[in-house]
Amino acid sequence: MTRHTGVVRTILGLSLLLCLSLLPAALHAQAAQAPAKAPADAGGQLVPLPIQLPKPMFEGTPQNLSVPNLQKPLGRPRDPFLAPAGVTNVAKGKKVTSSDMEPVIGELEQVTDGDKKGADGSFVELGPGLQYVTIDLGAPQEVYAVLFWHFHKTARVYFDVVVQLADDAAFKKNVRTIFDNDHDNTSGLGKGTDMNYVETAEGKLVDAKGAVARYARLYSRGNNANELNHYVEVEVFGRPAK
Ligand SMILES: [Ca+2]
Ligand SMILES: [Ca+2]
Repeated sequence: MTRHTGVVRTILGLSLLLCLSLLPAALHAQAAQAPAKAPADAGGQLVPLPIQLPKPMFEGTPQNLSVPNLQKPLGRPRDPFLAPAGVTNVAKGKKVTSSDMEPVIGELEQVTDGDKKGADGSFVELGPGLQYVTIDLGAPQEVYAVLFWHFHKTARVYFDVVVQLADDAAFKKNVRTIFDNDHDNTSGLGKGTDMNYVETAEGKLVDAKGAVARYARLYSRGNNANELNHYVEVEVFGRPAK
């Protein structure tokens, strides 16, 4: 054995020793990192709602509408809304009833038919004054958000918008109001603190915070252009209640 190979062997031996001594530390570090991910998996991962927006029918949001208590447009797309993975639109194709069972234009089925285009033929027109639509979700659902489009062909503001969830079709049992911009209680459903807003292709998204309900009801009382009430689509994002 030359002196040179001896040195190489010593270096190799030391390197091996170093690797072996570092291995437990590396394994330990990995083990310490692993539990950090576990609670998120155990508690259910939050993901953006699978929202599919229709094509906008006008650019931007007009700022010159003379409507009081009007929310300032965000000027950018809405932030993703997070909900448990697996939450879907449980209102799609579900039965719709209304305070106006014979719409002026269109059919009530259009409220949940999945067509969100804003053009003529894609919205239902209900009579003047206070009107509502009720959606039967078929079974109790854990509701995370209600997303709705009254009209988005032109910029409009619908008045006295109230969104409620309930256990029964008559809205007597366990009624919860999750949105209310009827600030002077014209409709008698309670004074609301939410603001008026301009309808766009993004629709209006209301947080329902996982409330369990079988029925969703949306009220309005005409709009800034006329006394009539319209719906392009209503989506209820949820999952079957346990
Ligand atoms: Ca529709
Ligand atoms: Ca009012």
